[in-house]
Amino acid sequence: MKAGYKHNATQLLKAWCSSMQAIKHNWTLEEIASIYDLPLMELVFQAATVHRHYFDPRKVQVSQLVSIKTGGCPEDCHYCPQAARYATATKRHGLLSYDEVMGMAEAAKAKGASRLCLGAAWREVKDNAQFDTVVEMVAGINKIGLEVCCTLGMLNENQARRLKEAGLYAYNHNVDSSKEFYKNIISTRKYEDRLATLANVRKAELSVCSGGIIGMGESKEDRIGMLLTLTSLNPHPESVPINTLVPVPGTPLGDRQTTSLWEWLRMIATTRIVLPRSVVRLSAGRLERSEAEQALLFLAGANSIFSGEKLLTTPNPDFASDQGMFERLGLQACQPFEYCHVAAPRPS
Ligand code: SAM
Ligand code: DTB
Ligand code: SF4
Repeated sequence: MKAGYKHNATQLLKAWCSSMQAIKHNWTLEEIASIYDLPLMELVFQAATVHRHYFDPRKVQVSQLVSIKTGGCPEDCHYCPQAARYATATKRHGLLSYDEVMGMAEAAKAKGASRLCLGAAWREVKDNAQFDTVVEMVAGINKIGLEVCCTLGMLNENQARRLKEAGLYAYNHNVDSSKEFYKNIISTRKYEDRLATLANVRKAELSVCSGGIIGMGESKEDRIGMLLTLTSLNPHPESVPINTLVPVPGTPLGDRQTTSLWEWLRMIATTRIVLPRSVVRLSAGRLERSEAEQALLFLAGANSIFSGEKLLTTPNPDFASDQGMFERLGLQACQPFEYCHVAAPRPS
């Protein structure tokens, strides 16, 4: 840690928290680094304080993922078991039917999810019959009273508007890492393409879900750089998933070590402070964490999870174990469309 960081970060936070005009889009790398580098317990305390200013800290938003089209993707994302070019054990399947997905939506609702997130191993959305079916799925899921999110790859403004009109709540498209590190992980599309898709989602007045992955070999500066990109978006993404890499055999990152709890905790707490009104999601990587470890992550400001025995293709804690954890920690799952913020009015 550089001398002076602790002092600067504490002063910065004090001034900022006392004014609580805290939605900043002009963070600098140095400012975010001064927060990231705080002594860990001080960082967690500051993040918990910010969390309580913006959110009811007992509430956690629970989503379930459904992989509606698995594997065979033409992209080269080094982390992804669904890229066709890597020999992984992932079983490919084409687009699920409307009825199959509606059955999964009903089951997720019965188990207590407030949001269903439909993922497709596509590079981009194409205007074809498959997209028409996805639009119907969105309308059907919205009708049964669940929030619907899609993560279908790149899309244009018109496609985003079609999803919005069908009742889509949010669109997930991650920046994944810093602009500088991104090219080490993906060569088949550019960082700017990601940002263009996020702009199209925003233009369609959809809620934006965008975050990234840690544990891919990136530096501390890259993690901070990713947060700089996310904070520069105006408005900030409503939802920010912070995944830890799930190393899948056969992918170029398949033999990387599991990310340490302390790194995830530091990243979650920093995210909470610099994106104070955003829902911060503990995404991939929860299966390896004990309840005590997850309690620390919630304390540091995480307030959303994916629940259910599978993420898209890899294992994840099931609803029953998460429900038990919530009871033991005194947490409550948000209802669909429930607004869990406090103190600040809902932005128009
Ligand atoms: N094909 C679409 C796309 O790339 O936008 C949607 C699905 S893609 C699997 C969604 C996100 O999942 C990726 O951007 C990445 O952040 C995350 N992800 C994929 N594989 C992962 C892994 N092995 N570990 C952690 N996160 C992963
Ligand atoms: C996100 O940030 N993480 C989720 C969701 N958004 C789409 C996906 C995690 C995928 C982990 C690897 C897998 O299960 O295939
Ligand atoms: Fe394809 Fe998405 Fe996987 Fe990249 S992350 S290989 S685009 S499914």
